[in-house]
Amino acid sequence: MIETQPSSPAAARNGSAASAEPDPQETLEWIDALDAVIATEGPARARDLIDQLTARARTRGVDIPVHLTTPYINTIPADRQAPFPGDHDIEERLRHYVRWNAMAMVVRANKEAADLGGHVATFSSAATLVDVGFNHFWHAPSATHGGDLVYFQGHSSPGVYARAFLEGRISDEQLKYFRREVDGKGLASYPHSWLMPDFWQFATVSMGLGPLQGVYQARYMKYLHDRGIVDTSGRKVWVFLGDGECDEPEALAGLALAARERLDNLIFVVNCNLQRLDGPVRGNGKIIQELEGVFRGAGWNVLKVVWGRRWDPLLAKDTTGKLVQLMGETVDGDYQTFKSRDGKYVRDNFFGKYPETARLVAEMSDDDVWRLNRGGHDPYKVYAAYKAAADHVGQPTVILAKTVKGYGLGSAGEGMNVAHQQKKLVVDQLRAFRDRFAIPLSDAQIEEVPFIRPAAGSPEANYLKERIAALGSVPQRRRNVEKPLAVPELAAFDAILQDTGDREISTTMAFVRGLGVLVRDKELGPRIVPIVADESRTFGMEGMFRQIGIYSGGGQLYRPQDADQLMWYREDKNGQILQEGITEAGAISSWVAAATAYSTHGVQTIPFFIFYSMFGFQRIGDFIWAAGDMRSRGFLIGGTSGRTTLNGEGLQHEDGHSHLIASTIPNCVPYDPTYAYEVAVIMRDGLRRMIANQEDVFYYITTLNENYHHPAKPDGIDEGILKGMYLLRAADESKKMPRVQLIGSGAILREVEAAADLLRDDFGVAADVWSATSFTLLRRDGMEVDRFNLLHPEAEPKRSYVETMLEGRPGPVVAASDYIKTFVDQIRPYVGKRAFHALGTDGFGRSDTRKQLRSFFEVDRRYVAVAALLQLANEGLIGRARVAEAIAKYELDPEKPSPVSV
Ligand SMILES: Cc1ncc(C[n+]2csc(CCOP(=O)(O)OP(=O)(O)O)c2C)c(N)n1
Ligand SMILES: [Mg+2]
Repeated sequence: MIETQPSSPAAARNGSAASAEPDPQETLEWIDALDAVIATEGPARARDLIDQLTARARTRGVDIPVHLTTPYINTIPADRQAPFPGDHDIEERLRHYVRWNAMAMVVRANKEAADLGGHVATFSSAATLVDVGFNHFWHAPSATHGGDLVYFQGHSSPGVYARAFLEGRISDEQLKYFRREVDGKGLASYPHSWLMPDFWQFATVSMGLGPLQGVYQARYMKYLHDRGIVDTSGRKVWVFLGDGECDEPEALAGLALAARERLDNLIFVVNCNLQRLDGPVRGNGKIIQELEGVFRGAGWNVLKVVWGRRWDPLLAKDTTGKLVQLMGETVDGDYQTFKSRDGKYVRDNFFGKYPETARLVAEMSDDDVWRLNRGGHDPYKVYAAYKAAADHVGQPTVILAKTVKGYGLGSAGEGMNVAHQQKKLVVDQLRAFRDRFAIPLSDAQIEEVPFIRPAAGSPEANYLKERIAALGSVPQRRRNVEKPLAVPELAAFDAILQDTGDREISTTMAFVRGLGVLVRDKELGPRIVPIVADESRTFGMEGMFRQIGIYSGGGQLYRPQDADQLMWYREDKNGQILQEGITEAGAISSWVAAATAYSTHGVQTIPFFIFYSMFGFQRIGDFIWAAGDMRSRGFLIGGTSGRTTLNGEGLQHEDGHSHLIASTIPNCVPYDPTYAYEVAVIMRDGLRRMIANQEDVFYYITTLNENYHHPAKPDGIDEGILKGMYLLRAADESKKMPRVQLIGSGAILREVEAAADLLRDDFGVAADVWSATSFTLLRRDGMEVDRFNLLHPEAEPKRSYVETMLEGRPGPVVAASDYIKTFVDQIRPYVGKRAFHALGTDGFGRSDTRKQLRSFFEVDRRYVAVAALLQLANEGLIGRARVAEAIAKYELDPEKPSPVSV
């Protein structure tokens, strides 16, 4: 049984708050005995005895609960704190400047009618937590340090800008244009590398993504180190997250991995201001205690920073334990309310609960009671915790820091439920803020809400300089590789460029062979990072287990079951594959770490994450969106794709829309190839763009599990493959026949080719057949052309790539794919005045044979042929009776229910 700590010592002793002490005398004797052991033989012996008693009790059937929580006080007692090495007063003044500027930039962005949004209350609570990191812990990359990595709470961005402003890295002008991103002058609302590539490394504002990415980043740093790619020793990953954010499943999803992998390079700082957007995080409970249990249970080192130093004398005087008891039994809803009131309220409603605690503050004024600070606002306590975390070996550390949301905002939101949304302060509130933080501004100046810096040469300015000299600044600076790696020529992929002869293979197999080529490449090979979420065997990659090994920080401590086989399951400290287990979210986090290593570590690594395409963009689309923001460079491989091509798995597995989600990400380059040589050309060009040219794009390639014959790569089609469309088979023009244009992608292209044969043999219709490797790229091209033509009405109109391809090849268009019709519809506007018929797999998937499914979704060769005939009939080129004839001949059931309705 696992329980969190009962709130009172009495309850702790009894195991329940409700039951009364049955025999106080007996209890006392046991406690006295324990005290005596501690006094005479020391705490170690006491622990040993208790351990033995507990084990004994359990073997005798006593259900002893496991406590994962400790009393509601700081983990590090005052007498064991590392001393604060900074100049407290100067740091405090600098912090006040930062606070003011962070507030001012939001207030100014929302003055007049702009209403641009922004948050004041979050950074107000996080200021000290961030400041101590900047002043004492976070190294910028330099000759002597590889640089620490910091994931900030996204909506605390004003504070990070404000610090950069003091350091001189951001101008007045930029602060003035907070959230004015369009003309490139201003500062991004949140951390977005896409918008501010020289400032932000990690996109964190979609809650939960930062913490999970941080975990996998820390693990990736161990991987880079163990594989000898980068020396990452001494570098830390710091992840800031909100207490409300911890409700996002992703936020806590990586805890077990972090502990299992002993990621002592990872530090989480949870800003426990007890509030989220609407109200309290755990009004009826205590978020710090809850998180303590969760993190400790997962195997983390937990450091609670609950109380500031002004509580130390009170805790020292708390000989009865009543204060700690009261701290433990007070719920967060009340703690929040206290901070929205005043000292008298706290005295009456907190300390006043017991005579013992009331007496502790009897000599203090209400102001002094009010000044009793929370741990997260006390640089001494924060420093001590950070130092302990940074020095901790063998485990990741979480710091649970108690803070006040809207700290210093007073009537403008301090501790109030509405604090999160506050972005407009009136003059009185600005004045109160100024007074509270001793900001050197007069009443007259204040109305302008100016940005302020310490004067050059002042002690504050000098101190800041000194800190920057010690640690460098800008831990979030992105780097770039100096010398790009060499990319192999297309010929290197010869194995998948040739005719497969009698062998039938899938594009997944072709991809795996291509990957094999890369892994063996002298220069690129060691930088290839294959990533799987427990699906290697699904994609035929198990041969790589032995060949390049599965990364394991701890090596392989067991004899694998298949050790005597050729493709045994080899785990190795130098292993190359990241086998993440069943977590697409974890795997994509590793992928992002690898895909941005050029920026965070100054080395290029090339990740290939292969997954069930249905469990990619749909399931972890938000991560992939953030990956685009962060300018990731790598390959996502959507295996077993196509609603009718992955046939046996059924509704939840069969993907008919991942390409549409992929199409929404501007720097995602998506392809739906059919033939092995197309895969080769696309892979090689992806490497050229991302590695050789260092373009900030990433590739999504869907691969299939259907085996068929692949021809050799024809000449002269490479550009077409890459642009999204090329002529696969020209129509027979020797005889005068009605003509159609048939376009297909993925496995359905083969149905389209077969349809061309049916049309010719059964109906005397000639067809040009096009392989559309990317309907999405064709659409993007078309949209750019439309846009140019819109804005340049007097220029020679440009033509889309689709239009230029179809030129001279007459006839209506039928386009078909294994995705919903919207996918092929993307090119509808670009076929000129021709008729266009879209075929696709709209509706829920289901399990059956491919033949049955393609008939059910109406994308097989017969439907392609009938659609072509219909369009010819519409144009008056053949009679309608011919279409009806085809329907009868091919046994299509006109009354069959629509696939979207069944
Ligand atoms: C996935 C996601 N959902 C919702 C939001 C909107 N949002 C921004 S801040 C916030 C509240 C955050 O509370 P907490 O994590 O406790 O941070 P605090 O501001 O209190 O430090 C919400 C709901 C978001 N950014 N991301
Ligand atoms: Mg919060």
